[in-house]
Formats: sequence, C-alpha cells, structure tokens
Amino acid sequence: MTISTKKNVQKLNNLEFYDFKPKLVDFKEEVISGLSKKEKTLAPKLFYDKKGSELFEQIVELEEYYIPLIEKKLLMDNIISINEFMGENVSIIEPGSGSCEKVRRILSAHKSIKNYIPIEISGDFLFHAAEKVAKEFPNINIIPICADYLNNFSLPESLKKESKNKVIFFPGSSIGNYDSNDVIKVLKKFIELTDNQGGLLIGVDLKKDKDVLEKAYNDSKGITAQFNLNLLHRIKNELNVDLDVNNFEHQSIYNQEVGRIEMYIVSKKQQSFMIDNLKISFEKDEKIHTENSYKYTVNEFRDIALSLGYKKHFYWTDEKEYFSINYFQL
Ligand code: AVJ
Repeated sequence: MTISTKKNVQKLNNLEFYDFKPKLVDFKEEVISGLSKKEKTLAPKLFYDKKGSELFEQIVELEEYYIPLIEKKLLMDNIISINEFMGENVSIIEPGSGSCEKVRRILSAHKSIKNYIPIEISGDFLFHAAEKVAKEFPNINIIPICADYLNNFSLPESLKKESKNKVIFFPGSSIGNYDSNDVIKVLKKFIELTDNQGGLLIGVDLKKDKDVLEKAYNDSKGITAQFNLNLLHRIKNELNVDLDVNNFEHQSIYNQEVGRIEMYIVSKKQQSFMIDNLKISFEKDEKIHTENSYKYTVNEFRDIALSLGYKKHFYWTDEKEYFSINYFQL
C-alpha cells in the first residue's frame, strides 16, 4: 500500500489519499473473451469510458429513468431518521463513489460524521471528487481509497480502531448489476468492511410493472440506446475494428421470471468483423448481452441481507413503490 504524494495539488489537512493500484480493465482482453463466447457478452463496467459516462449523466436526468429522482427525494425526506439510525461518530464508506455527489446530502445533514471514505477504481477521478468534498466539508476527514472495492484493499488502521460506527453507503441500485451469487459476495464484503458491527444504507430498485421498467431502460429520447451502442463505438475506435454500428440495435427487456432487466445489442443481419486476426461472426438477430439490472421486492432483499447477518431493517419507499432506500444494522 502506498500513500501517494501528488504534486501540484493543494494540500488539504482533512484529505488523505490511499492508492492500492488496482488492476485496470483491459478493454481488448475483455472484448475478445466476451465476444468469443457462445452466448456473447460485454460486461457493464465497459460502458463507462468518457462518452459512456457522459451518456450515463444524461440517463440519470431522464424522467423515464425514475431511480435518481425518487432516491434523492427519499434521502432528503427521511434524512433525520436515517441519520438517527446511523448513530454518532460515523464513518461513511462508499464503494464505487463516482463523483461523490449523493453523499453530500448525508454529509451536510448529519452532525456527527467523522470520516468519509470513497472507494473508486479510477484514481484521478477519485482524487478530484474527494478533493471537492474535502473543501466543502472541512470538519470531516476525507479518506479516498483507490481500489477495486471487491479486491485487495483494506481500510487504514486508524479507522479500524477509531470508529465503531461504520456505515456502507451504496446508492443508485448499483447492487442491481450483480446476480444472486455475487450479491451475497458483495454484502459479505460490506459486512467485513464494517467489522461485523456497522450499517448498510442501500438503494434497491423494486419489482414493478413491466412497461414502466422497459421504458426506463429504453427511453423515448434514445439515450439508453446510445449508451448501450457506445460499446460498439469503443470497439470500433479503440481496437481499430471495421464495423458499422448502424447494423446493430439496442434492446432492453424485462425478464419477469428472473426479475431483471436484460440489455442487449442485437445484430440486425448476418455479419462479421475482425479483431486483429480473430473473426467475430453474428447471425441475424444474434445478441450481445451487455447488462442485467435485478429488481427485488422489499422482502426479497431484506431476507438476503438478514440471512447474512444483518439484524435490523428499516426502509423507505415512494408512494408508487418504485424504489426503496434500506438501512440494515448488524
Ligand atoms: C448503474 C446499474 C444502477 O441498472 O439502472 C441505467 C445502469 N443501465 N440504464 C441500472 C443503467 C441503463 C444502472 N446501474
């Protein structure tokens, strides 16, 4: 583990950056292995290059994509009780913190937060986001950790001893990308991080009408389609592949039996392209599976968390019961 000493950066005495030098995603390797499978896949983490991240910023502004608005309202309307459940001298740990935007609602409303620990794989991005938070909240220690939150990192020793009340903040229904085995792995990791005595504040998207769900992932402005098809633009540009993105289309369907949105890139015709010497062929209507987004009932998700050791559960939903904020306590 190294504590990086970045030059040309204003020293803030409430900011301490830890860099575990996570292995970055090898785009080419991921694409080749995904497209060589019998059922072709591309992992959702590949969405987020610069263009993809910009498109995602547009998705979260869409009315049809109800998640961010409802989550924001639920957090704001219930911030007092949420803060009470979290207790005092809290350390908030946010795996996959991105721009650290949502946590501000908690940091500014809570009187007794000691530490905020955002964890993110992209170091520069993390550093700048954390620096902003550090300036805005001079009384909170900001301890960004550059790491893949499921692998090879640990919290600084000082944190392990000092603060009992560790709370994991995992908003946005990020948990939706994980299938049932991985949800268990992720939650177990969270329990380990909070030393078997903390809390978990997590946004979970709920099962609902197929129509509402499919519109959320196939919006009328076509932004989600662009976001999905951006994967093909990445392949074309970054791997120098001769392919025509117009020969593919975006598809999102709600698989009711499994309870998940499935996103695909569909080949409009029989075609192929070359990645170096490797030929990737498609039948007409053949799909590349690009994302799953699992939906739960409140009870389904509660039962998973309780079976892993969480003891108390509090939750908040909107009137239509589209989305839930859950607080679990160990
Ligand atoms: C970032 C995984 C929460 O599944 O709702 C949104 C990603 N994909 N629209 C989700 C996403 C297409 C999103 N998560």
